[in-house]
Amino acid sequence: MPIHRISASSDLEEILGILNEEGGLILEGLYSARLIDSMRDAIILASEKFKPGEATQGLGAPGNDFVGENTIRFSSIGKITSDYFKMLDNEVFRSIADALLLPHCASYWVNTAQAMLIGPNSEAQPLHRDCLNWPQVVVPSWPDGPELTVSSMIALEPITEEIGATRVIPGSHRWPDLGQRVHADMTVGAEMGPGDALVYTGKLVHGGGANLTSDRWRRAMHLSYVVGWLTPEESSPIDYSDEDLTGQSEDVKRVLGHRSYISDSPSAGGLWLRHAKGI
Ligand SMILES: O=C(O)CCC(=O)C(=O)O
Ligand SMILES: [Fe+2]
Repeated sequence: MPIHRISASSDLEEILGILNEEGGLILEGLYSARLIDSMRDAIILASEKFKPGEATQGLGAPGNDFVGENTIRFSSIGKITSDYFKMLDNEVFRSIADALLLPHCASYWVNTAQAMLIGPNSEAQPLHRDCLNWPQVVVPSWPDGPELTVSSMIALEPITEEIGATRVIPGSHRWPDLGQRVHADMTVGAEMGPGDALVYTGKLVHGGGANLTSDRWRRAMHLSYVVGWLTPEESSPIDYSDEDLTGQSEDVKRVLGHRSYISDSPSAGGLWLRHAKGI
């Protein structure tokens, strides 16, 4: 089954219907050419400071196997370009995150935003589900448990299967058996143009594709949100100071952890208090 692709300006109900049935879809033109051009330039420039294979997702050698020997990855993207904050304001992706996550939390935040650059002659990443970052919630409640995270893989340049388009198994978000065997033959590649994004639930099986070329990089970035009662992969509240976020919307400040978790229960106290500063 090929992956569905529709315009990012399609009706939200249509987008959510496909996401619900298949677990992921490509939204064409989710981000403007201007924003993508500027993000791509900033990411390429910053990537010169990172060695391929250096990113281990904080896991040491096992993380290296997951990420790949010739892959460059880095997060804290707002430190290299303030255009990152505009990305967080994307109405369509935020509406999707609202629809998927808000039934299970009172507010959500950035899980991670990462440059994911797959170098020449790279093997495919192991297939996985992003929600298994939080197995204590997922394992006992599969497949009916709450949506914890929603992700997007954003093309910064044209992405073909040959250079490592993300592979997905449509429908795998609903498999009754969490341990069902996965194999590369079951996957389809998410080919995209710059500014398109593969949007998928954390329950969908997927993984970075093999880069079969000897001289080209697959340049994409990942942006995901996670329910506000779980710890994200990336430490946004530490990365960005109050000064860094001056002038940003309340909403951007919230998804970067500069606001308390909104409690929707009258009996709950404020969570993550932050009162006296600078005394
Ligand atoms: O690089 C890709 O296409 C996918 C990466 C990914 O799924 C991950 O690291 O969780
Ligand atoms: Fe993933």
